[in-house]
Amino acid sequence: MAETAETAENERATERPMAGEQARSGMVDVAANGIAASLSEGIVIAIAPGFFEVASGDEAFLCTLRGRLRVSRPQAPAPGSARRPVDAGAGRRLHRGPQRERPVTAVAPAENPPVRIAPGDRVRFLRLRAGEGVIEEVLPRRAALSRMRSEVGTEQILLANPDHAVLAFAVRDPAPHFGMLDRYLALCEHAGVDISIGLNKVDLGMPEEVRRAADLYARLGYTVLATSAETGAGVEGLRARLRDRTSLLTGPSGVGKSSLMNVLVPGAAQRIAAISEATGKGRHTTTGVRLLPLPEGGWLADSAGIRELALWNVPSEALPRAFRELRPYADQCDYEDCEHGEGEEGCALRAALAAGAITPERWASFARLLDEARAQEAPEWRR
Ligand SMILES: Nc1nc2c(ncn2[C@@H]2O[C@H](COP(=O)(O)OP(=O)(O)OP(=O)(O)O)[C@@H](O)[C@H]2O)c(=O)[nH]1
Ligand SMILES: [Mg+2]
Ligand SMILES: [Zn+2]
Repeated sequence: MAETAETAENERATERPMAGEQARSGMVDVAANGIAASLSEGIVIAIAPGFFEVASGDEAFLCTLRGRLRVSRPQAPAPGSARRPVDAGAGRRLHRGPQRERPVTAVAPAENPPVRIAPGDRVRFLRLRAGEGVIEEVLPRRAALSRMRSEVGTEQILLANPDHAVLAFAVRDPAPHFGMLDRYLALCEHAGVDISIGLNKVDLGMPEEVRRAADLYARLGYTVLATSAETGAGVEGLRARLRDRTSLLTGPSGVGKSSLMNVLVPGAAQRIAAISEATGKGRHTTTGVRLLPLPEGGWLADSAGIRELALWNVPSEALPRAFRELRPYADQCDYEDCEHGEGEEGCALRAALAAGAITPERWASFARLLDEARAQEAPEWRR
């Protein structure tokens, strides 16, 4: 009897570190469900209602989601929660000294966080029959590129775990909208994602105002690539930027994203059709984003043309840093709650504008995003 008790005690003692080990390694004890199997790791490449296409090695699996999913992903903070509330009665606060960028700290996961898997998420899944599986766990998400669905005010994650974004525009047909480019740039800068600016359809000739704008963005330190999906010009330069990374190819409709995708990924159109067929509800895919494997290594996600890009969860405070030429002046205003408005006393950003550090066009983009962010942050009754 005593021996049994001791053994049981030992088992409990060894159980705890074991459980800890499992939690750290992310392994799920599926033996508890009567299925003794280890899990495979993969990347979510396409999503349809109720189904997830997961790539693992050279294989693809059509997966459903385990009812009670384990999530080891830290939850992203709610929009605006990173922003300190401005106490209207407290008066203006002077900066006491140079401010450093605060590190982004992971927020502890909530008790039962809702799981919304996005393309690019890493998952662990249980293999069932050939080509089918069940997702058991979502791995921590490093970063995400999101927009706000302006119609409904909810987040659309364009790509999870992105390394790089190609912001695609056409030199003409349709003419580039650089205010829109500035939005994409701010989004990617805030997410800490490497950026390439693609100017497609160069076979149609480069209008002078587009060349001037391209020079401006190159001076800001961005890689600007002139490409043609039609002639293949500049495509190798783009390919070199994509190698071994997970990239989002995004931009307005009609600029040639799908055409570029077809040049970069042999058989892209057929692969996309195959994925749609596999998920069975191709026409009803919710995200429109699909990842395709690049022959030289890495993943490329083509997003459907976005007509309106509203930023998601980029607080107004973070916006000066999302504009490269304003970054040296961020947090330099005399007052901590400076609104960077016209005639604002001691505004370092306005001073930078007056000194020509930022062009009026880029400033206009900044001011517009600032207004939008503030409108989102305002309490309900003030909107
Ligand atoms: N002249 C020229 N035409 C191009 C080029 N790339 C694409 N096109 C044409 O532009 C049109 C739009 O191309 P898509 O590849 O469908 O554009 P997209 O960006 O995927 O558009 P959405 O899917 O609506 O977002 C098509 O008629 C293409 O043939 C190019 O490099 N040069
Ligand atoms: Mg397309
Ligand atoms: Zn200011």
